[in-house]
Amino acid sequence: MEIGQAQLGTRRHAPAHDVSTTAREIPVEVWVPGADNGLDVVAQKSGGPASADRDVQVAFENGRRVLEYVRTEYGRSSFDGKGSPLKLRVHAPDPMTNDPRSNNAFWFNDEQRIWLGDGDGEMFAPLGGGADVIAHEFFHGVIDSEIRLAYSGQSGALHESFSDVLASGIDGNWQIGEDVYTPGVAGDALRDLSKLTWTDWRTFPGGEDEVHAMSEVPSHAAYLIGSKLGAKELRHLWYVALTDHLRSESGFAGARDATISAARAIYGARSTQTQAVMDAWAAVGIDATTPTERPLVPPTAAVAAASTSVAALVPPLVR
Ligand SMILES: [Ca+2]
Ligand SMILES: [Zn+2]
Repeated sequence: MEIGQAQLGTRRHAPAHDVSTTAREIPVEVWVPGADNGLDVVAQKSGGPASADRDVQVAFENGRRVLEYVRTEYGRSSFDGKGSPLKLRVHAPDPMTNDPRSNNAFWFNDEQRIWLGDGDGEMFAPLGGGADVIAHEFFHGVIDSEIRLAYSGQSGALHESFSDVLASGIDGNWQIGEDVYTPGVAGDALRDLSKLTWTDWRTFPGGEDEVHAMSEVPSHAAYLIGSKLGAKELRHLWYVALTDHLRSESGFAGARDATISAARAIYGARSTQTQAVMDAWAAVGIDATTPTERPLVPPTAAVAAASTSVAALVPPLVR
């Protein structure tokens, strides 16, 4: 069944369609590092001329596509729900080494910008070429503006997983990053929500570096639900879970609770859809007996990770 827009985001997004933000297009700005380590400059923006830089053009168009996808799919105005401009930083160097051939992309919450590396040409082509990559980073911004999940352990894995699931509809497949990952290899992807390679999530040490691997667990539960109920229904369910039920300290058990609550609210407690959500979580090892929270990382580490607000697309070699 189709879920009407009116059912989305009932708690925190009462004015789901703010006239001031739907009547005009939300601006996209593409920034690039200035010459000689100078200040960043805007290379292309909405209403202005196209840049001569192909990477800037491509990122700009993908940024527009993400905003339109988010508007039509979720009835949401930009990452903050308030129509703020989408700012992309193309040719972004590795933040630690300053290497311009960075195999990374991330939402930098302090700047409210998405950093997009050029890639080394082997592991990645320029990352702004992936609409689902920009969408993934965009949803980190959505999550930070909604509930600021801590970026470590299970909540960090949920940060990654919800970003992948909510972004996946932009190109209608379960792969993430397939357009820019290993340009010399056909058919592969950075992540694939249909694949679960980790069978025992309890063995994860839970540091920041593991959040992408750990995200397979909730992502695969989502994939199973999408396979049964339809991918669009799954994404809407996840969006309602994120905006109305998930909490900043939620782990996997909390995500199960949040998605079941969303299913009950949308479909009813005794619906086949709600049962499908419970079955999918059970299939990846999360059920009603799963401990609510597990202190996987020291609180100080979690606080430090949250304060940097850098949610990376790939595990950074150096953070
Ligand atoms: Ca994809
Ligand atoms: Zn990410």
